[in-house]
Amino acid sequence: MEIMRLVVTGSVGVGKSTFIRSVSEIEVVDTDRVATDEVAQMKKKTTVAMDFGRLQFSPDMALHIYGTPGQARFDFMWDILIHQAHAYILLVAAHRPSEFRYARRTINFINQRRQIPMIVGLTHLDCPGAWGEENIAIALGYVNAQTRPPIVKVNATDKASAIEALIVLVQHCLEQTSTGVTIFPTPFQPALESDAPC
Ligand SMILES: Nc1nc2c(ncn2[C@@H]2O[C@H](COP(=O)(O)OP(=O)(O)O)[C@@H](O)[C@H]2O)c(=O)[nH]1
Ligand SMILES: [Mg+2]
Repeated sequence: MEIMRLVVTGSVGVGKSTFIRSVSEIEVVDTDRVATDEVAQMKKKTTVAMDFGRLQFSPDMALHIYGTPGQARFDFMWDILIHQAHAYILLVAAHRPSEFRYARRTINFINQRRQIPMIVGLTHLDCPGAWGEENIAIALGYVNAQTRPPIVKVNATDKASAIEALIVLVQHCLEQTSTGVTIFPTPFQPALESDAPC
């Protein structure tokens, strides 16, 4: 069995935990706790270490999906996750333009550590004040449509929508690998299961 490890990242409230819960076929191991810090103003619970879910993608490939915590003081967890990941999806809440800069910083943060395939998932497009895809792409610094990563619309609360986004991510990952982008999976899972090719 091959394993592809995927990371779901983005700021607090973009829908990471919800996304993983929507796609996972196992009970999600999440670490949501009552928020006691600045996040408490936004929502009652927050992810303090990471979420983990699993999805059997094909008979010979399983996806292990990890969500990063949104708070800066848990940045070290990102580092751990990114060094083990084959690819990631950055979720961006389309109705919160004030966070686009944070999203951009996230891309740079990861990019400086490893160049792994990534896509952008736009959530909360159904919410009032949501920006359109093109404007968000430009705000994220992707001025040239030819060179930007895939940008998908996703409603994290909707299983079909979240799975669709995962399919784009996996396909993008496989394509990037076959065109020569090198990624460096490191041993992480039990010996019975080997790493995916990408
Ligand atoms: N309307 C709407 N709500 C969403 C969407 N995606 C996630 N949510 C909601 O956003 C809230 C925050 O999601 P959560 O998964 O806790 O965010 P996290 O902090 O990134 O883990 C939850 O109430 C979700 O149900 C979306 O596309 N549209
Ligand atoms: Mg969460």
